[in-house]
Amino acid sequence: MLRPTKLAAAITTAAVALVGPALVAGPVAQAATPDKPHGRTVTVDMTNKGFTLPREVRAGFVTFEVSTKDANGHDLQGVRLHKGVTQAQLIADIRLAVSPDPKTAAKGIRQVQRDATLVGGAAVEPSTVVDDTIPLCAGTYWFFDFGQFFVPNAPPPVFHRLDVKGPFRDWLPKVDGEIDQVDTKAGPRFVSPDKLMDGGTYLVRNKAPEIHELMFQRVKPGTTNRDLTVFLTTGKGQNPFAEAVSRGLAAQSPGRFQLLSFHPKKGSYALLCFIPDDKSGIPHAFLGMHKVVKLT
Ligand SMILES: [Cu+2]
Repeated sequence: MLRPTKLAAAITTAAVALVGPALVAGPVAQAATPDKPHGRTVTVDMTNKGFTLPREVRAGFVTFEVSTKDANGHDLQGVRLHKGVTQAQLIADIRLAVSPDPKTAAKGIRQVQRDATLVGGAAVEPSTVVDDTIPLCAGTYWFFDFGQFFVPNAPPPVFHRLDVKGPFRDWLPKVDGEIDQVDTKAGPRFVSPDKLMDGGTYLVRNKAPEIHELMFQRVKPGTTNRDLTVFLTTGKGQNPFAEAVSRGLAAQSPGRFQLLSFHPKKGSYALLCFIPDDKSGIPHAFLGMHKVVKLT
């Protein structure tokens, strides 16, 4: 199964003709084996055929160790449906949110925010396992491969149920730094250290009133934030990206947080968010939600 990169999809949404994503319909994604029980660490191997999850975990900081062997990557996304909302409704919302038409995308992302709480997850490609630790209180959660939405004419992804049980008795793990998703007068932004430690644990907080994600895509050495702004908003200048794939943390609703730990290749990366703006429908990266950091 091929899927366009999020960047390619977002560029289409932004109506900036930088790349022509090759769209190929994929096979039906199905879970290969039944889901099995587990503790508070969950290993998830994402494949083109799907993935498995335990049926339940104890409440607290649940670590998802997510990996894939598929070059095009996968996006594990966790949600909690709001009262009375069906899976079909959320799927319809997301289909609007990933529309290349900005007005439709804006409507879709507003409906997603209304209908579900996005608790995050991990975007993966083969170069590194992504450890994503999510605070989960008791309740019913659903996890699916968000990448499936970018495959034209593909059926909706399989939703895996995860029941979280018991009281939340846990301590925030030690962290090496913080990455915040914030709103400013100029638009949505990342606030983070300029240097991040490879293998460090980072607290990623959504302090903004909109849904955000956190992708890491390697950029060519010497690339500045200004270079990214020019390329993303005008399509002019050299392509600053040194790779076509990205990895990081999936979308989280306002007020949520996750902990990220991973081991990608060291070097310069752009932090990126391609969630559409809830008013204009333009993906946040094109509104300035990008930041160059060094992973050392
Ligand atoms: Cu965003």
